[in-house]
Amino acid sequence: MIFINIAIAQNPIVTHMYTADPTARVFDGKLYVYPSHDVDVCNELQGSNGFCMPDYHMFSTEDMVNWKDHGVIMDQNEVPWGGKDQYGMWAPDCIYKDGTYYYYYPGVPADKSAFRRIGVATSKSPTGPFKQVSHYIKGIQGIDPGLFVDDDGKAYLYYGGGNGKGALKVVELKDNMIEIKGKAKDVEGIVYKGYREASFLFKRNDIYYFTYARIGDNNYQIEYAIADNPIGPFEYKGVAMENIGNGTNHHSFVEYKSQWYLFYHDWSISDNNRLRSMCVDKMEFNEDGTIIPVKPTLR
Ligand code: FUB
Repeated sequence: MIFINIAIAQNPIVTHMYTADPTARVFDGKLYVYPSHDVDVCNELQGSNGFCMPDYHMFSTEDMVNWKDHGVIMDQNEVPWGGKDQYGMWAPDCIYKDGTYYYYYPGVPADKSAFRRIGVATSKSPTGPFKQVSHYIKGIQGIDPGLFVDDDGKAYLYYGGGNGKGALKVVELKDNMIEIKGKAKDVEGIVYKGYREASFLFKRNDIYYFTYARIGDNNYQIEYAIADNPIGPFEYKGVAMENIGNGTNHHSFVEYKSQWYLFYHDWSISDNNRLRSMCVDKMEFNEDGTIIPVKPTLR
């Protein structure tokens, strides 16, 4: 167990290892971050697109200053349906429903049926241990799972095509959280030209914000679109975070102790956009609910 001390806006927030794609969640008054983990020890089997990602850590804080590393919560070789040692554990998410924490992650399937499939592991605690569901979610394939459970208890899974290809998708989940209900549909209303990755939906004051990463006019940025329901169609609203250069970005939004935050990653301490570090900045909304674009506080 490692404890890290930072002051808010001193990014990146973790420096003893590389972390990317941070999904922040609040469970029982504590803020948890579920990132992916970049390593630089790839061998000839190294992960796709130059990413080497063998396992997941998770982190928690109660004050946005002191961060606790809970250690490895899942290793690629634990995935029952996964190809072994492929360094393919890309961006994860974790969500709570009816007494269980569900951890969603993309992995490389041993059956070679897709670039990535999305797996699920469950726990009675946000810190694990997580027990693997024996199969990937049937009927879908892709990366970057983002979960949302609405006030009526309905759960939705958002995900992307992988490699920046294809559309972003949304599908409702059955109550068991490991099967889809009906067919996945394209997320409508966002700008797809230059879309790269990430799929994160949050709700504030009855507005549903769908957010994603795209290479736009001003390089790599986080954009968003809004709707009055979780499946859209959405209305494109523009930039939520200004560009951070051309690499990747993957983010999440969360309200903690009455302050909204944007989590994202950059690679300022490695100077290698395959060795990334998670960051966080405070954010605000305009009165009409639109997001005041965040200027990242990079080092
Ligand atoms: O971390 C691996 C991939 O890079 C993620 O799945 C994408 O969102 C991008 O950050």
